[in-house]
Amino acid sequence: MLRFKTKAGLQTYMVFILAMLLLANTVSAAFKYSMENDSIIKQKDAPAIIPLPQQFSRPSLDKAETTYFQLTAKTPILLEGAVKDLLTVQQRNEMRQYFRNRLLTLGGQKFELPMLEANKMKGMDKGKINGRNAVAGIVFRLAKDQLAAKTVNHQAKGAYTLEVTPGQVIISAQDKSGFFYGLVSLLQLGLHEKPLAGHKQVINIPCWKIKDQANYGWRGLMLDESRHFFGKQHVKQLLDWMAYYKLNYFHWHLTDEPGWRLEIKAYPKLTTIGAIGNKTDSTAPPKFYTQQEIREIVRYAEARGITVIPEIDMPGHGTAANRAYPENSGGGVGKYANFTFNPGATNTYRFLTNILRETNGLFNADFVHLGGDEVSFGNSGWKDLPAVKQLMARENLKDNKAVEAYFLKRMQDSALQFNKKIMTWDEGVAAGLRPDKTIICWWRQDKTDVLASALAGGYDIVMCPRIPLYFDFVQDSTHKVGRRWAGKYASLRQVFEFNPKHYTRQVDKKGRILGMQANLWTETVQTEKRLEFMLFPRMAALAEAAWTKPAVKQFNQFESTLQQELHLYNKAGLYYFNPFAPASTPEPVK
Ligand code: TNX
Repeated sequence: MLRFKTKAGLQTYMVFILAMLLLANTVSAAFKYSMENDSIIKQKDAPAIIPLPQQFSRPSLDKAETTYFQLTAKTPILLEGAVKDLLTVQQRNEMRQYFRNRLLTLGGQKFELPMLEANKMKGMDKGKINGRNAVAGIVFRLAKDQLAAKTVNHQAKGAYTLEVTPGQVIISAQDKSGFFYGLVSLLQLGLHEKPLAGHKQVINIPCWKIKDQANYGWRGLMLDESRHFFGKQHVKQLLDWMAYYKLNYFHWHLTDEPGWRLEIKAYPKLTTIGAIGNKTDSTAPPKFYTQQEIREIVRYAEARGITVIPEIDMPGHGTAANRAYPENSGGGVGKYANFTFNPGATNTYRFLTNILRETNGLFNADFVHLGGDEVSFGNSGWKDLPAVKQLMARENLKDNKAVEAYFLKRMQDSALQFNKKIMTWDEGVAAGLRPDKTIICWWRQDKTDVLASALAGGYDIVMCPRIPLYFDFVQDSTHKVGRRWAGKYASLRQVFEFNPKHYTRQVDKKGRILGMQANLWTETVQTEKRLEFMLFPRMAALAEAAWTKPAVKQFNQFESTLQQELHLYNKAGLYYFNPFAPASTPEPVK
């Protein structure tokens, strides 16, 4: 037992013990903090929004205030003066409808959300904002200053600020997509919050101050509906999710070997014959989109800030069209029989130009995708076709590559007649197409020389290298059905971390990378279930890669928002891959 001669001695001892305890506590807390900080930005330190906004902070709040804005069934969206000149009535309604439908599907909440012009808001509920009374609503305000940093390729579109305070929400933007994206961010903040027990009619939206704009202007997704057809409802559902992740280009691969999926009035056999069958069943009943349906889908996409780009693949991957109109076939061998169009026949150009004319009338994008990929799979017979022989002699074309280039240039001229620029796969780089009228999709990740020559040639480029942006590749080491490349596949994390600069640091001096796109080829995707499994949650990771600057995003933070996202996938009835518990979501084989 310790004995102290004086009271002061005892006191000194006690102070010493206390100090030691405090020190130990601090050290352990500091250790714990550094452990956490190394690996995790805690959820409360970043807004639960995918893709993560570029800048965010907590607004400085009066201590007495709560840290939420309460969205109720009656919360109005208020349009300030200049906004009502910027947004047409139709555009306003489309935004509001999207917001409401998502709240209903994902939050189970049926909210009215009236949209009012700000001068008609007398008599509404008031909340406190900066000490003043203000209407408790979502205010749309025209941004006075240039919101977005000026950048090379239309990145500036869609910039917004979002300020959520207990009394009011303010979304400032300068264009339609900025208001839409502000609303989408608000939606996610609300949906990712745990619902208040017993408060069905209230959604708590945490307070944040956000300033945001896309890092890349092209944030795309491609769906192949030739190999397997999924139909209008599914495409609409996909567009809903694309908008939710601020993706803005839907590239629609509508023609290929197994089936032609686009009604062309001038050539009815393209669908009565060409639409029969799919990759796994060559006798399956015809499946295709009528022109009416195409228009409906293009409108649906437009209302969600998404541009639809159709792809009519040529001069390879033309098998389905050649089944319907064999007179245009340029042959092919073995399993690639009738894979190509005949590049020597005038009729081929007439046929394909007429198809482009009708296609042009259905889509409102500035571009049409002409494919141009993998022609060598089926062009070995070209040299034996009399028409091709004549063409080669007449135009002084020395080999199949030169014939292919001639073909693509001539079809580019056709597209230009309708005021459309073209996109092609990266094989188009070798064809000498007009750089000011062509966008190249770089897909062969093993051919970095092709990317370099595309950049040197002055082409704008959409990055979609197979690894990691081909979503027909498997996403987990245990998955068996999808593709791999030399054992490599496309994991969630790789998609998230994809950064075009890794490929282009040396060569992209002019900012010609428009952005990126994931491509879902469907040879191995027969069912909606597998389609969803291949897309979710990689689509969320794609959004982060395309929207958020690499210096801002953090995989751990993304994962933590994704945990909440999976609940929403459940509510939407999606079959997704759960990266946190792979065994709980087995890979569908079909
Ligand atoms: C290559 S990507 C193709 C497609 C296939 C895909 C499968 C491209 C331009 N051509 O026809 O579906 O690989 O991953």
